[in-house]
Amino acid sequence: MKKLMTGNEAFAYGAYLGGVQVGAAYPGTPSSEILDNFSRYPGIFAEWSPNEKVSLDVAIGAAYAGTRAMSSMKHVGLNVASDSLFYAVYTGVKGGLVIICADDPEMHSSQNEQDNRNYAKFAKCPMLEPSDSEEAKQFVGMALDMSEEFETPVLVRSVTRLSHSSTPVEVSDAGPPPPSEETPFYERDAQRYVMVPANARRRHPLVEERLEKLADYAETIPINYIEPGDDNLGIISAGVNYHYAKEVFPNATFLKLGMVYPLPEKLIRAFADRVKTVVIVEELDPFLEEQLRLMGIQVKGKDIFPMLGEFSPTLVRDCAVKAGLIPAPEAPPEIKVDLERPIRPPMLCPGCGHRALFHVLRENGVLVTGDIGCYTLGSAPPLSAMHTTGCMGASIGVAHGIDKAGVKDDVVAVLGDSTFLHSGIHPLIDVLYNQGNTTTIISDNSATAMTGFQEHPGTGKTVQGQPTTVVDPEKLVRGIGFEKVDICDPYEIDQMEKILQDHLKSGKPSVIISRHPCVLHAKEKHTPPEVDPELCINCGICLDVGCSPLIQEDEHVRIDSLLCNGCGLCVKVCPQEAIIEQ
Ligand SMILES: Cc1ncc(C[n+]2csc(CCOP(=O)(O)OP(=O)(O)O)c2C)c(N)n1
Repeated sequence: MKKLMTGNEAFAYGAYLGGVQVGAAYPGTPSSEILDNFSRYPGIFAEWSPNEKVSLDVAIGAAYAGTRAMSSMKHVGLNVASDSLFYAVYTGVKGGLVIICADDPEMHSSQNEQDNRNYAKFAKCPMLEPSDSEEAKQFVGMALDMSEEFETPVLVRSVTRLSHSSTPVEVSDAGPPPPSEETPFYERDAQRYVMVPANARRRHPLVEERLEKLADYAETIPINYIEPGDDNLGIISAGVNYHYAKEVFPNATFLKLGMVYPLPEKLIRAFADRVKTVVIVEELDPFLEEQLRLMGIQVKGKDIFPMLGEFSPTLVRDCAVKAGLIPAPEAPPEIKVDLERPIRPPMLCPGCGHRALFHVLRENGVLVTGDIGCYTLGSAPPLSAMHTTGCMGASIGVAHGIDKAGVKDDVVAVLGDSTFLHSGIHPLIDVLYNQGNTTTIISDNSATAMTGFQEHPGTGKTVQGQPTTVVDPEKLVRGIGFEKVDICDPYEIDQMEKILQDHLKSGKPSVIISRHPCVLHAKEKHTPPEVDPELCINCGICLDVGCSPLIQEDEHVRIDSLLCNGCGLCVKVCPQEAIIEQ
């Protein structure tokens, strides 16, 4: 029976069928639904870890004990987890370990466009790349087998288009193989698992030998194959790009690579000998192209296709026409559609606590080093109250650095509660230890809102919705040694402003927990206020909080009661008292 599944659903299904017993992840678009879906299968353990490195260490521990394990993350998550990836390649694993990382060409929701195939080469770890949901399911199973056969972690790469598109998957009632009767057993073997230099030196040659064996294996694995066609044109492709290329070059001979590292050199040479021209269709970096060039094979690739952004059949076709690989298609009849769509930039939701906080920060003219989450929208006009954002957890260190550089502005670091638990604790320790006086604001909405309300250690629930210990940020920062800690609802604007000024003037390192539940999560809605047209002078001050229900009309401001959540921020900022609570 076939069922439509997204790539992420299929990854989870493949992990379940493949006998994964321990799955760990930190959310991040486009990967989050892998663990969400996996957690719903029976008889497995799944966890949201505080960050990707922890998730990979958990999976490595399980795999050391001979249990099949999975860790999943978005592409930048692998930067966080990379230290663990590198040691795990050296120690190797006993139970199958699959690491699914999802890249985001086009940066639909990411801060950069890195091509994680480079991690396979960098860490000397095999990588598979499925092109649709059926392959997503199958490749996870193959990765687990390969992991056990070669005693190595195996990377499986996804991209947004695969993770979030639905294609048919063969499903059956058969579940995973029954779990082994034996109790998982960690074999004490310090030479293998303790990576002190003397042991690591002994492991490195094994890693190189393993890579050579994997390259031989790549010659035989059925997911690397030639599809015969017109040998005048030979296309090499992998992942979703393969489908775009098939659409554009239906008659060409293809080399479809399911394993993108290490490469099957003999198969590639045989392919190159057979076809007249080799063209590589690959998004982002010339990863395959560079390796083929090193083999001395003449190829076309990035001279035809761009290094930036996401591919599509249209893009591949346009580039191929420009390069003279295919004739220009007959121009389709021009369809005139007057589609003047209004631009709708992302903005904070009506009633969002982050908005009230950024209003206060802007009014107080502070320099804000920011972080990644919904609150990054505090950087957008009209709030324009966040001045740096790099990666998760960067806000505090950057604020501390600006402070130590001698900048005289008041500097405040702002990060969300999930981000704080992900990577905000160490930089806070740094501020204390190195006698900084940075004020850090944890904008706590009790949710990982940006990526879809995944639970985290501060929410009191596990991925499966079970109640668990709540990690309290206040106790945590006091435990580190912060003495100046305050908690305030940002909608109490006057109080928040007083606390902020008190912290800034104190000259001490400090933490403010700005706490207001996420409006979408808490599903809170109050009666919208109304504008008194007699009192409104259309000064536009309320519009400066950047709340979408507030609309400026000719005479006065109007509130769209369908959009308004009744939070009352506009009531508080109106100098004319023209916005009346109902
Ligand atoms: C290393 C890394 N992992 C995951 C993500 C995806 N991501 C971006 S922000 C975020 C957490 C947002 O939660 P929080 O800090 O609580 O802010 P909120 O969105 O709730 O305002 C996540 C998981 C990322 N950008 N980088």
